Amino acid sequence: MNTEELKQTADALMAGDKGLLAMDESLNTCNKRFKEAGLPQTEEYRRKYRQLIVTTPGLAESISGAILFDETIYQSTDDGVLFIDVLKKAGIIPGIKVDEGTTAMPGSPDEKITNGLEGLDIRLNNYYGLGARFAKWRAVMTIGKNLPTEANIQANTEALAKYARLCQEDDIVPIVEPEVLMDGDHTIERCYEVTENAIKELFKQLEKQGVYLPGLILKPNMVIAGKDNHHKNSTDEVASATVKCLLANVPHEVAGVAFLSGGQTPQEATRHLHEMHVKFGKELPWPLTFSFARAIQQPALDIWKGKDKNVKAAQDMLAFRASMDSAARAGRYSVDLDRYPVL
Ligand code: 5MM
Repeated sequence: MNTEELKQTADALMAGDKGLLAMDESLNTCNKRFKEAGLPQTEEYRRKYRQLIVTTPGLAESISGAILFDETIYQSTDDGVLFIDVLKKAGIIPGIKVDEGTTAMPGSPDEKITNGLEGLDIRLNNYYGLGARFAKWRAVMTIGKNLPTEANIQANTEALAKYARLCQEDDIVPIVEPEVLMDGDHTIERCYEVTENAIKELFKQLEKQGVYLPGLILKPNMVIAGKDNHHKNSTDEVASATVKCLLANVPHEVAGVAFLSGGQTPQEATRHLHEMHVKFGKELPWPLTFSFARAIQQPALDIWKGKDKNVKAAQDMLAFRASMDSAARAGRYSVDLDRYPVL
């Protein structure tokens, strides 16, 4: 474990007013998004779409690192340049999703556990050789009647910690993503309670595994009510609950915190991040930024429609959304700024 290299990579990922772009949708998730957008669910369309993303002009002004999926890391542009090289040339650090998805938890089938620890050391070694310098593993926790169970939180956080340790052995910065899902009608208070439990347990497990915190990034959900809860909390309530939960449970040594968007609209996710900086900017002991997938990509995907003639407009939108998130991280976002020119 080269702690100096780990810290350097993690600091570079968290530098400036930038954030991370999650473009690591697995086959199922990417195909699901394509199906919703009426696009063919083929390897070639996934390649074309990821090409659109990595070749977006100006993306590196707002994005420090991009998380790829296994299929994507081997893919190239029409001109035969590997996506990973396109990113590196633009000054964006390539990362890789290394979990192998979720399955129902034995004994508690309404909950999920994440797979992928078997053979992970070999895969990490290979990804480092290909140029990946950070990785991501996502665990999902469901809020419901008597859920999540302690056993589920335990199993998920233990796997996250084992993964993080293996990454660091290979000088790869681990992003640990304990996602408390927005599915359901739970309150913001319930989300706070579950998120706090999950993060607390996660840092216990990370300590047990001897994980080097300055070479680690946390990717949490924001503390927010479930999608089906009719009461909409204010921007201030979400920002305050989220920062309170993180300040109470995330050690100061971690390299940074980068949020998932979790199904919030792009504007909501951006607004919440902005508010956290405006209200708590001076109190934050770690960089606080974004690692969004849908909140950056969805509007661009909607514009693309699988057509070459729409690539430029889609790229402009992608760069625009990323720039809004970067502005939020700097605490200089506003509704007025977030007016995309109608084409
Ligand atoms: C929660 O999902 C992560 C962040 O995305 P959002 O900002 O859209 O919430 C995302 O990185 C996710 O882990 C990847 O898309 C991979 O997901 P799957 O479901 O394919 O493992």
